[in-house]
Amino acid sequence: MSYANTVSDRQDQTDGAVKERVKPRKKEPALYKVVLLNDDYTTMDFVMQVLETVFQKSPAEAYRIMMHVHLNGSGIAGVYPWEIAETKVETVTALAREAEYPLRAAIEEA
Ligand code: TYC
Repeated sequence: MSYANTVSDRQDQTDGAVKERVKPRKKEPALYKVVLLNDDYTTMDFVMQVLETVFQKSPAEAYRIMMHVHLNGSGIAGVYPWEIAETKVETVTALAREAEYPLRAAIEEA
């Protein structure tokens, strides 16, 4: 086999060009829901403060989500890639511990 042939074999018969996808598309990262859990002790104001500061919700949206959690037991605070979701849960946990509230957040597959 000639040298030229060996090279073209390695390049997968594309005349030396690097193959590209016909439709270039970056794979989206998998998304995860950060869910807030209800409890009997955390104040409604504190939960709204967390939703506004950690999850960038407007006061109206924070109130809506907080009431949903209060009435239904849990509710989605936001949807994020894995590492960001993890950090949000850690931040909620740290703020709650500091304020001595039992508020908890969990991650669910979106
Ligand atoms: N149930 C709490 C109360 O009545 C309010 C609350 C809402 C707590 C949402 C946690 O994730 C929560 N004070």
